[in-house]
Amino acid sequence: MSAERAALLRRLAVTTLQANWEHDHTVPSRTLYPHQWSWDSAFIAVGLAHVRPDRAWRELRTLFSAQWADGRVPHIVFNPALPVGTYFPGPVFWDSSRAAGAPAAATSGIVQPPVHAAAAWLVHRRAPSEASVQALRWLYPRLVAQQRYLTRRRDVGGGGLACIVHPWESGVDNSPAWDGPLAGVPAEAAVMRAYRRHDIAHAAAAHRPTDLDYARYVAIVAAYRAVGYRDDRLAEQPFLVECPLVNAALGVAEHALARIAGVVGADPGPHRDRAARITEALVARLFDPATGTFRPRDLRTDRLVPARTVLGLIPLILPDLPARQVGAVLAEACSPRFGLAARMDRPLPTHDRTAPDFEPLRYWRGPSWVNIAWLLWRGLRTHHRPDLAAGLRESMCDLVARGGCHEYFHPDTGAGLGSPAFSWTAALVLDALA
Ligand code: 2M8
Repeated sequence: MSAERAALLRRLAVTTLQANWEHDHTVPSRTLYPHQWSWDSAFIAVGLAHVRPDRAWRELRTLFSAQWADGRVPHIVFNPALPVGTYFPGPVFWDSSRAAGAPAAATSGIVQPPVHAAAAWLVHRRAPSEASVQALRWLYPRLVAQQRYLTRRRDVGGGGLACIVHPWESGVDNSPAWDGPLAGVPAEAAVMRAYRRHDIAHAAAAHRPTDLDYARYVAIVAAYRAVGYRDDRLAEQPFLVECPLVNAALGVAEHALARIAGVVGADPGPHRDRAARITEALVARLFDPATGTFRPRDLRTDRLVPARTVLGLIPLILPDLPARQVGAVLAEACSPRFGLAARMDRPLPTHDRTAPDFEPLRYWRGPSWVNIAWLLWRGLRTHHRPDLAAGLRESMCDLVARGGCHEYFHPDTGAGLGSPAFSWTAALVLDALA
């Protein structure tokens, strides 16, 4: 990309982040997602570190100020200034204030991939200062509590991995990976007539999850809410899955915490040990030697889900992933399913292009997302594949330079889809350009 094009792109990204800043956090999008989202904030902080490190720390601080007593970091922190009805499901539906250990702020009761420790480390590394050390000191015990929550309360499978109790916890809401585990959740599309979906007022229904998906999302929240979001009887929840993305992020977080511990005067040793155990567990429980792929484990059937989605490539972000699995992930990524190459002819899709249920327009069932490309880009650099990393970076930046800071992109044409001014797209492209 020419220097001039890169400068234009940088300016667009900075303007997008500025426009989405809201007092003490950044909204993912003014229209579709007007509150604070957990993993969005981590990605956003990585981008803000390049232009406004003070805001990067503020972003993380605001999110972790809404952490629950048990250590969970909620996937949404609601902005109390917004009228009821600006997002569904909103604070009334989640009803978090009645749950034990909930914070003063209204939040959801579920989590998202724990990419925050890695983000905090990147922010500090990008802009080290007395303020960043202070910020790390404040965050460190909270990040440790987040890890403790996931590794202790969420290890329903007993194999050393965290499970998710809702597709929203994976961040890739309607991925085909969840079709199997969701099929057993009792719900009818008619349930959604009782609610008004906010998302399809702002985006084409054909690009979003279906009404049946939403009915199931709502049913799962209702089941978890009914037990006050307590985790002592998780096995009774209708959706229980070990996700490769969530668990790879969990392992990377321990690596980042080991580095952060070095800065704040804590012992890095236990973090390194935990990181090694998570990677081992991920390989033991989610890698299928027969197909050479990582796939989510449905704890209700104790089987790996059949769909080969982009989730299977994300374990590459683990620096200690064994060579055999690195090779297998690269083979899958470079296959016609995902088309990774040193010169990519099309953007990275979120689902296997050759699968019959590949949908180029529908949200996480095919379209290309910048956060996923960015994670894989980092993994490729970690595992010394500068050729493939350069190809992916070029494709990612080109997509945004041509289409704008869209939420997601058509995986064939590169056309922008979803929100046109999406924060993590802006933030991560800033990081990729640096
Ligand atoms: C999407 O998820 C929310 C629910 O949490 C939604 O569809 O309303 C996902 O893309 C998720 O990964 C993201 O964090 C969120 C906000 O950008 O939107």
